Amino acid sequence: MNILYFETLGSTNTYLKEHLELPHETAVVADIQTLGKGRLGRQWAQPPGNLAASLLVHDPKGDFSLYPLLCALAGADLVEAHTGLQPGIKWPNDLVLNGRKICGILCESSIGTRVSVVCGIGINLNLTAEELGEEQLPFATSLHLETGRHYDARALAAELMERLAGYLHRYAEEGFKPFLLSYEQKLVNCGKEVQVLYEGRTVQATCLGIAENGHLLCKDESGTFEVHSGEASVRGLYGYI
Ligand code: BT5
Repeated sequence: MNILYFETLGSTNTYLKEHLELPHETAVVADIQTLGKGRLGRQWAQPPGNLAASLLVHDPKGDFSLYPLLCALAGADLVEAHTGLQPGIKWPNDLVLNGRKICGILCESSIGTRVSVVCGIGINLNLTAEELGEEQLPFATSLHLETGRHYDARALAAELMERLAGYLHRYAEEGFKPFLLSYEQKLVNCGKEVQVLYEGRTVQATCLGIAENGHLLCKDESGTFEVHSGEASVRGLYGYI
């Protein structure tokens, strides 16, 4: 794997989207992002000492709408390997520790002469309580805050990119099935009341789990249904009452 390191970038995702000529499985890591992106035009705060990394995938095999789920698993497994803590996954792709967000994921595709996907992952490593306050992120935490330790962002980013590439290879060969159990065990939505976007409407439902195709299985008074994109707000998490 080819990894490019930068001290400062606008966004590791944007860099790769502007350099789609780079080879398959090029990773980009930035110590600081000045224009870190969240989903749906939201922002991602990336002060120094945190992890921001993106992986470029050309000609993805299988349904790449499941890539965010694989990024979430790679992130959760990395955190567990280094801290012993087990982050939960808020479907489809937030990682949470003690009910606070520790990691965000943004996968973007580009469809031109060929299909390319940029998988971006941000993990709060060394963020302090003061920095969280300054960034106005009351629902966030960092590995430093949870463990009191300091983390080497570049080393962890490289390991994360290797881990993600490995998961994507396995997914290309075997589909999502080998990941299903591990994903569902981490799913904080399970059994909870959630608010989801379904057929253009926001509905309240109970989350039953995850289907083999990565969709969220939900149930309301009209029966069970699958949600395949969007977000699931979990009651009691991040201030959803
Ligand atoms: C995300 O969006 O969580 C996706 C974040 C992806 C960041 C990575 S870093 C590497 C790559 N390069 C990029 O430019 N992006 C990717 P979303 O689910 O829309 O959540 C965004 C919301 O999370 C914001 O509106 C804030 O409320 C919150 N947020 C922002 N920065 C945060 C942080 N550092 N920690 C926790 N929450 C944060």
